[in-house]
Amino acid sequence: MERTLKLYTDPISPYSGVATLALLEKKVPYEPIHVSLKTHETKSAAHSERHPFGKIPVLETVDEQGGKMLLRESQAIARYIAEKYRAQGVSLLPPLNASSEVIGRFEEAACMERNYFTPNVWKYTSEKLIKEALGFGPPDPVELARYFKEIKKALTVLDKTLGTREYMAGPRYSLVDIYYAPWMKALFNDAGHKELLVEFPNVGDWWGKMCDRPQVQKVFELMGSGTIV
Ligand SMILES: N[C@@H](CCC(=O)N[C@@H](CS)C(=O)NCC(=O)O)C(=O)O
Repeated sequence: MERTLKLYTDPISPYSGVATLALLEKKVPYEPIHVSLKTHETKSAAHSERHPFGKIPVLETVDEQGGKMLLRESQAIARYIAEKYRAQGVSLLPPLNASSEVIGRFEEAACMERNYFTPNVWKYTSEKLIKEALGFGPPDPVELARYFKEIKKALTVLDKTLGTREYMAGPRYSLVDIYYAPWMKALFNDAGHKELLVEFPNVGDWWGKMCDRPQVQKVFELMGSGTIV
């Protein structure tokens, strides 16, 4: 039986935002432990013991016998929380008796985020908001245009999908919406691309519903408006 949850996190990190949002939606108490991205604490010896690639977030669970488990990778953490706490908070997964078709569609939506949307937002926001701050020179307009084109391609597909369903993976809010949320914030708010909400109106409607959720508001408040690392 699990007793304590610790989340090694830096609130400005979108990947940590995914894990945090899952914990908040499932009403799971946890202790946040700050691992600073700015001071490269992710690469310290202590953190390398927690994550072999020196990344956050990491979730640490301790059972009643004192046995520890470290779980790495934002989506693995969010999925663990959604599975373990199925009975509390909002449901984030297909029901246990879901058809193969529903599960297939759910995983398809998750893969779309992981493979076509977020990697391009990550590259775009890194180029636009972080590169210069780290001393690697000004943003390269050619690279920015290349990533932005890919982002718009992904949003075109998403807008079509969201014309047929309320949320990313189906009629209900789910884990997949959580995967998208911090990266959409990075694109619309931090990188200043709110015009995309008009250009892609179904994405705009979805974003409106997301921003109405108190848990989403809380995570965005924690993330602040700083740069993303
Ligand atoms: N695939 C990982 C990516 C985690 C990741 O890249 N985290 C960033 C912060 S958003 C990080 O720890 N960067 C620190 C570094 O690379 O030193 C996940 O989903 O958790």
